[in-house]
Amino acid sequence: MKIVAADVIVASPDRNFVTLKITTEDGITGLGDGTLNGRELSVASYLRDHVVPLLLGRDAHNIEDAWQFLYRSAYWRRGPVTMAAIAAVDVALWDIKAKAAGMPLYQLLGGASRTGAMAYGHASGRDLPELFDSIRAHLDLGFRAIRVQTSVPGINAVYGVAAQPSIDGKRYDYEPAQRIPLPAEEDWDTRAYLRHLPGVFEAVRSEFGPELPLLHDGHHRMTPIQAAKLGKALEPYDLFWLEDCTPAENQEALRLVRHHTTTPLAIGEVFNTVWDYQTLIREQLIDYVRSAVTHTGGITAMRKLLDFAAQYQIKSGIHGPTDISPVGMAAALHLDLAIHNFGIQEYMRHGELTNQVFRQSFTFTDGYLHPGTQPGIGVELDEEAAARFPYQPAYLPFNRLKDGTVHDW
Ligand code: GCO
Ligand code: MG
Repeated sequence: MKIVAADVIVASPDRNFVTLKITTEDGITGLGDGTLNGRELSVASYLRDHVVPLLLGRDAHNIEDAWQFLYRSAYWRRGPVTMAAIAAVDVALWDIKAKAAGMPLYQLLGGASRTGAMAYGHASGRDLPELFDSIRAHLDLGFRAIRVQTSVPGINAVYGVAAQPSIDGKRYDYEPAQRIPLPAEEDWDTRAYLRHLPGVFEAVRSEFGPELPLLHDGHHRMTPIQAAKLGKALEPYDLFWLEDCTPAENQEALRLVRHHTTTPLAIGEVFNTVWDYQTLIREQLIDYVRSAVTHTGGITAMRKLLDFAAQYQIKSGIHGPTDISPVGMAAALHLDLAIHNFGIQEYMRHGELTNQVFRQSFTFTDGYLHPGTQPGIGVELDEEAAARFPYQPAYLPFNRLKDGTVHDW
């Protein structure tokens, strides 16, 4: 089944997305997501200039060979741009194979291991009343697990907290990338954050009870000892996970955190290969693998990573913000349904314009996501609609401390 065309479509409904569409001589098409927030054009160029010419004429069925060829023939290895480009090809080829087989992708991955993938939603608030309203809105939407992010007294703009929360929770509150020509500077103060957060979770637990699974994203802001301090302080509130508690390029840093706290840890949304996890998984320094299919080389690579994690009783917590396109989200859901060591699936609902461009067959019902039973991954791209939303420069913010030192955002 020869590849006869591969088109890179950059579109910006609600936010920027990079989509690869591969077409075979049989007329079967497959979609892959190559969206990398703030670096979309880099991935688009990597695909157009260096990958598409290599795809034409290849047998679309040979997915493993395509992956190994693209990973090894480039000579330069790993990195978010490269692995997002490889992911786009990989998911598009799995989409094609499943369509050719006339079955949803999860059937090719071993079939369903569960009836649905439990999702978590993002509640946030500038103060407790707003936060409680946001939690209630997400519970009303059916979410059975909630991520909690709040403002911190003395800090002007904090990750994950919308300036204007939509109390009804019916649209995504906080799109991290801002449509501006250069990244915006935000402030930060870790000690103020560490003083404030335990009280927020105490209030949330007393309002919503002990059962509701609660998650929190530290977003790389703490040193290992600060992360240990927070993990320990949050133990009475029984979090489902504390995410990105400290930058983990030095994987051994998590030994110190693990030594001090039993709060479950999730890491990896900024990682892009299994090598980033070697020590974390082998020494069981984390409990959840956070990578997105889109950023980690696709289904082929993500399956290997999650199977490696499964040997150490580590589960999936696949990254699912709005900067993972509906194509990347659908790919995640097929894996979520099939693997044994599923943990939870992040779900930030896309905006209305995005849903005009990407027609999706996945569903969110009573707190669970399901990829649907359409052949393939179950997403179709409306290219005419996509053309109505050209790329717009957009960037994630960055942090500086009060003394001006740049800090992790
Ligand atoms: C999450 C992530 C996001 C990132 C965003 C960057 O847990 O969903 O931390 O909010 O900030 O994906 O593009
Ligand atoms: Mg995160």
